[in-house]
Amino acid sequence: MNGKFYYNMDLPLFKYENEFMLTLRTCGSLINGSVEYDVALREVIFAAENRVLKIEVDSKNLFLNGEEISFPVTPITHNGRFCIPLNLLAQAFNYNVAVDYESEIIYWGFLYGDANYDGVIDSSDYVLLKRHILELSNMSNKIICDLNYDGLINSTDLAILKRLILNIKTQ
Ligand SMILES: [Ca+2]
Ligand SMILES: [Ca+2]
Repeated sequence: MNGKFYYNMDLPLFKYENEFMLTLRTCGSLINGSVEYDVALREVIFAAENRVLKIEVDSKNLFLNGEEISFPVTPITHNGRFCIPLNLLAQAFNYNVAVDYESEIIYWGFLYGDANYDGVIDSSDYVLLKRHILELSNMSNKIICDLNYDGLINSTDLAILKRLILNIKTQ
């Protein structure tokens, strides 16, 4: 899986009920697929990688490949644009996503532990993370090295990364 780094502060990207919301155009570029709005049926249809997410605009019912799904935050209309939660898109299309709130960077489609963001987890990631923890250098994309999802980057994450690398090598 190739990671994709996503960042654009000029976007109509905003927070609603603790969810980052995306415009439809942004959604299309993230999933690398198509977004269609069926005016007559009042439906938005996202399609990529054999997955189809359908949103009924008026009822906000959600369907993934024809099966109804639920998500805690419903899509909304904001400044005349239909917007959907970032995490709904990630969940529906099976991408890892993390948001660095301080720098307003969205990390999309990455591998957890891939510190140098090259799509592979190996010893160079370990070295980078270790140097970061020892405060010898500072990683810009440290959020993707939070391997136990506790909001901290420390030796626990380094230990998990080490196990990941060893497991990958013995496969
Ligand atoms: Ca890497
Ligand atoms: Ca952690």
